[in-house]
Amino acid sequence: MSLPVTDTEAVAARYVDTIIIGSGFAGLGAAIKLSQQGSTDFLVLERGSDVGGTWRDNTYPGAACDVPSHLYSYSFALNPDWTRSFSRQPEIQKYIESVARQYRVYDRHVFDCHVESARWNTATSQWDIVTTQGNFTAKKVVSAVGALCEPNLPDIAGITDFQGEIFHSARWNHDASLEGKRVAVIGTGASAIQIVPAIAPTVAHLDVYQRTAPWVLPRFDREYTRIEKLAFKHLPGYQRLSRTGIYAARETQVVGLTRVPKLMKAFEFIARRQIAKGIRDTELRRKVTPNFRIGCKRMLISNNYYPALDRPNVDLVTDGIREVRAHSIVTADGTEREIDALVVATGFHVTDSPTFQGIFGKDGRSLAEVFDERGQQGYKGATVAGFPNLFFLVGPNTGLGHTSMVFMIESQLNYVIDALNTIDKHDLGVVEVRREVQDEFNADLQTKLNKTVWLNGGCASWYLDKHGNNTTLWPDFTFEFRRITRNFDLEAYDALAAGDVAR
Ligand code: N01
Repeated sequence: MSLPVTDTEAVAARYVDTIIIGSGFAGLGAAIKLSQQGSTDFLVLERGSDVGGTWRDNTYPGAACDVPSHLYSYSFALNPDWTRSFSRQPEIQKYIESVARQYRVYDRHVFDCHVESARWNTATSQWDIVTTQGNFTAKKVVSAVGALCEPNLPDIAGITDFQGEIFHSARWNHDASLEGKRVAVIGTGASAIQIVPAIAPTVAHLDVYQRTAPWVLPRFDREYTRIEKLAFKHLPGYQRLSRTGIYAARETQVVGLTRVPKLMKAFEFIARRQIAKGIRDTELRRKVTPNFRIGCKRMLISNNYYPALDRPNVDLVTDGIREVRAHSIVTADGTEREIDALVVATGFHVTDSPTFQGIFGKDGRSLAEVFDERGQQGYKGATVAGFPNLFFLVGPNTGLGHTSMVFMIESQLNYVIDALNTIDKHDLGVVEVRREVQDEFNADLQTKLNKTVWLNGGCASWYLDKHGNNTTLWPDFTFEFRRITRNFDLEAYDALAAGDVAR
């Protein structure tokens, strides 16, 4: 089926069998899988102007992946052309675009299409979707919006009155030059520790506002040699072998993270040596030494973060921020530091994503209301009771702290694509995960999570929801997740035949 997706009028109020929302690694992967099996009745609605999701949006200086390149690619579209062991953002974005071209799914996309709401219509047993590019109805919806897509702007007194340049790390303003300026960065997470070394040499002065010191491990990043590149390209199996090696090495961390947190002490030892090596000043060393068990928050990797903090034009500020004024930041001890620009590297709305507010299930309640009451609970990260024919990629408890999300996404793709096919094969109108199955699945997850460093490591993190539960991470080996998502288990669902569904 050829859809005139460039014609806004024509796509309005259109019925499509399957709507995919979002075109990062997950949504794009779903589009490719559907396309490969010959499905034609689907569309991807993407709020941005290109594929790539978080890799399209995070263009801040220094943006790069903290997972090795060869593991950070689809298994069905290996990239022998990676230039370094840890790819930088432009190269990853280029890869994602090239895969979309190679699998010819660009014309399945409606770009600049913001989904305002998706509402289950009990009268028609379909999803009614309102977007900035008109309305759609769909039998099945795949939500692939990702967990790290909605910037979290800190609620700091006076911040809206700031008169200089201000932007979030995921919305970098490339028109605003920071060269020679007095700049502040709020936050010391994965984004900030890449931004700080990238901008420190060119700004006049940099204040880094740290609320919690992160653990930072060495980053084994280097350019691939010519020989290695030739081997990746021409030696059969070499790239897959290297991928498997990286995968296996990373997977061993699961034991420390989820079963015996004490084992993570070895990583703490390495991280402390990084501090000693990168920072000369004793007081600064003390300030950057974390007070929680490594792995409790995401482990960061960098070789140049500590040396950047040690520069004469950089100050690490650990007093809490009291307020932001028109041209300065005032800390709790009353010190006022003048700045020209403010970068807020304060992370994302994960367990309270605004995207949950626009999805309404069969009892009329939004996903936000349901998650608010019970926590972000789902079944195998793919479905949520009360939301029929809605499938998630990167749903509840599918995140990782140690290895490649692309591996998890491909497991979820197995399950969700099989679900869509099962609906068609059995001519079903509605499938909805049974509440008791979901409850049992979550009880088991939380039992496993109770033993993990994420709950026992002595930190607060974005992994935990407001109930104190970890509803973002998978608490086991990723091959175990792959096993349970190999096939769609229809027996876990209430299903209605298409003929029994009102239209
Ligand atoms: O965000 P974060 P991020 N006042 O939430 C601080 C992925 N990622 O964008 O620790 C003052 O981790 C907050 O302090 P605290 C990766 O999964 C991957 O850096 O809460 N400070 C913290 O220091 C990562 O985990 C790559 O006390 C405030 C920081 O802001 C995720 O994205 C690269 C504050 C937020 O850190 C998010 O990383 C980059 C406030 N009001 C990101 N509010 C790869 O390489 C927050 N903070 C693949």
